[in-house]
Amino acid sequence: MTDTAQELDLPQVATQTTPGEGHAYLHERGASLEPSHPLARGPVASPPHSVDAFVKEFLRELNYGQGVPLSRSSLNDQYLALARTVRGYLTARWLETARKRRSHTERAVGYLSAEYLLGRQLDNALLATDLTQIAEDALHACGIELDALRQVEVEPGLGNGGLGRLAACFIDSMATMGAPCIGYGLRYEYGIFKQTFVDGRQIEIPDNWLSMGDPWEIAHPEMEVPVHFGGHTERYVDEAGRDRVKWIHGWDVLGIRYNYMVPGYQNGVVNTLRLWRARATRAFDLDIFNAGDYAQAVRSQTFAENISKVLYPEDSTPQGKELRLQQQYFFVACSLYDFIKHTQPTDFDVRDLPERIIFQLNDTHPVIAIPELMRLLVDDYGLEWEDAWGITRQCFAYTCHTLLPEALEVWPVSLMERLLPRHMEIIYRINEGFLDEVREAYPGDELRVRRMSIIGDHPERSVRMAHLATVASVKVNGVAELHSQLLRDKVLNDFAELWPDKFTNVTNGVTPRRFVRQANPYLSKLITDTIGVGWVANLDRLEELEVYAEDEDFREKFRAVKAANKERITRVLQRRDGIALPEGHLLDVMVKRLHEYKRQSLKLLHIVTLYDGIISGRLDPASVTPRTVVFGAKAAPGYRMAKETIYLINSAATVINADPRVEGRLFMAFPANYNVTLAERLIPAADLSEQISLAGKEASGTGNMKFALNGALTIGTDDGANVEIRRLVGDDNFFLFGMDEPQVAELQARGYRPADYYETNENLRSAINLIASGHFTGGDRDAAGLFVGDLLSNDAFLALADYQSYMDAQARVEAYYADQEAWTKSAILNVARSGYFSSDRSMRDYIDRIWHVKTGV
Ligand code: 26W
Repeated sequence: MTDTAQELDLPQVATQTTPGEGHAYLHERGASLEPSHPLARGPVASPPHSVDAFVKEFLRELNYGQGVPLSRSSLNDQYLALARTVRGYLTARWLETARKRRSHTERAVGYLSAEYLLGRQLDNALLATDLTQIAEDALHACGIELDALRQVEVEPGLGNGGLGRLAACFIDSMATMGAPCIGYGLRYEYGIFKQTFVDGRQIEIPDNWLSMGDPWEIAHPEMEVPVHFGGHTERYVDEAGRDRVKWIHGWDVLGIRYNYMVPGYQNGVVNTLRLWRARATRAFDLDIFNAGDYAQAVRSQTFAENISKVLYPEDSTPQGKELRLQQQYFFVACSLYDFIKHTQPTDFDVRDLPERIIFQLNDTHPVIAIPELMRLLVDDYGLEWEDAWGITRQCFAYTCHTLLPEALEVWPVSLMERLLPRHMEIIYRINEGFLDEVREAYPGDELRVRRMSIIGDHPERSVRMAHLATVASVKVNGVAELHSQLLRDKVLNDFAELWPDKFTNVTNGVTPRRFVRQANPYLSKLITDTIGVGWVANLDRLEELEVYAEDEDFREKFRAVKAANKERITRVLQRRDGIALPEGHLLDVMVKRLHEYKRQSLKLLHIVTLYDGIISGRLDPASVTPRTVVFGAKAAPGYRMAKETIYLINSAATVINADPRVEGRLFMAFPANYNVTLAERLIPAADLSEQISLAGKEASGTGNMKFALNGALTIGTDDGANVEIRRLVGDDNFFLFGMDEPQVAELQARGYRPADYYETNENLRSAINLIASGHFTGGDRDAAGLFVGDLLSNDAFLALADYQSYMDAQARVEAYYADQEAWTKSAILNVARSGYFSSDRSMRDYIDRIWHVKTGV
């Protein structure tokens, strides 16, 4: 049959019926998509939650959206149609949320973040709309398995790690609490690179995540925001006789708006995430085109569009790259403009800005928003400097996510002057006023003035973005108690002395929707069967599980959940990586970015020590607890030591897994390309969570929280949020080891000599010698040279100093694991006592102590 109408699945236009039952596919939606429609003004009439209605919508999307009949559709067609169907169910709520927000003048949060590590969207949207079962049944009626479509989705990896994933958890929580929030960021065309291994070494592949189309985004190419760069400034006197400054731009780009819906958990609220894509202006290419150079016009188009091309894969050492500063300015300029011009009424008075918005700065990446707001207020809106500064100082709050000195962003003054000349002038003027304040508070203390200055002199004149953020913000927060204390006492000590009330802590959290309810359906069912369903949006209720730690029957069910999750990850790793996990092992998991401070090296030394003990006959394999260690980690492409560590872990895995002397009691797995999707499968299966950073270096960690909430026990140092996890779950249910932060500081002050530990610790020496001998690297001693050489001569993160303590803690793990009843009790108590680590609680803290916005809207 050639008539296309005959190919459609909708009965009113086609004679062909769909597989499954005979549904009446009527063409009506429960809610108008037009916000002016009367339906949209009252309570939203949701589309009927029925399998029939869902089938109808799905087939409509497939037929008219994808332009294919079911019988000819690919999995990708089906996934896209499903995603659009679910999105359709969110749209009326989204428009309604926006309408309500427009109708009042309550203050909102503008979350400014260069990264959002969202993970897959489909399951989350199904859960939020409570459509999972309906979708499953509807697809089934069409002869499709929901699970098969789930696997088609490519996760948007628009972040590096903790900071980006935190932003995604926060916007989820704000929607669930009904907090007015708009997330602003960048729509990178390429997200975090895809990792593969070739001969054990990391290879980076571009993440072309948009290649199959993204059904979750809504583009608005017609709503262009102009962004300017370069040029110079000119002084002039305006009609009122006032001295003003004009920025004569060098070149422009346009910001194109992409909206994403952020659904609250079954509460009818849908917030917005707005990401920006760069596009060339027409004038930009016309000039060149008129000059007769078509090829150059195309090149310059590419130049402009490069701004949102790729996420920088560095997660701790900022590369002072010009394009990165362009990205930062581009997205905050778009966001401020958008907020003022597009979300506020046309008669809006910018003096009211502090009543309408608080911009949260997710680390220093968006800090250029501060001089940008000053520029808008002074140059564009004509406010006096002091008035503008008074407004600006109420509109920002700053979260710091690091303690590594090298991770604190600075931008060379020379670069700023070239790219953003007006902003550089504004920063100088902010600094002048600020340093006057410092001098007034500390007369004669020029050393302090120099330390606190927003402009630093070494090694070149640069803008210290953390200082600028601190000066302009209402509040400055760290992300765990210890981190906030170290910020106050060390990194930003001078500022904390000047403004003690400015500093606060908000301990990080994770969304229980994604990381428990979705990721761990078996545990979720057990919890819901035991204490009811309310815990998903009120995680404190997990404490009701505490008594069940003593209940033998519950413990057995809890173990069955863990076992089922282990079976599931076994299937996933088999399919995804061709890895065959052994059965019945303790599952020991270390997943996070590869960085020396996180000490994957220490984990490797532990495994190599066990292996070395076995092959040298010092350790009876039968006495070793059967253990599988799973690593997941990406290294920044330019970070040599991190890449060497990956290579060594892979090399050790190959040798150890194949050595019959181990008698199958040790197994190592390093699935490539650890991402949110893999985390959701791996974390629920883990018995042991590795959180072994050098004390004082990990700001918080959020993986640590996800593991505890899923019933893994932590082996960890007194660092980041581990401190709070241990305090809450109790010492008996946490394996603490290593130096604490003051001990680290003391050892470093005394002078740390890693060789001392090597010389005095026989097992350590033997393990390092085995690595150095080339045993794992095919006899190639050089291949391990960088790693071993650095450990023995430098070891900046004191792995050797904590080695013995770590080995002892691992021995305690083995002994405890042998008593499955005791272990299960501890695991249950970890779940029951970790409700505090919900990002809903983090949001509550931000709202009460920093933002002061209303919820429930
Ligand atoms: C390239 C410059 C740069 C510097 C620092 C990029 C990104 C960063 C981030 C601050 C790194 C980061 O992701 N920090 C992590 O933030 C998490 C959320 O607060 C914490 O849980 C982690 O401890 C912290 O390392």
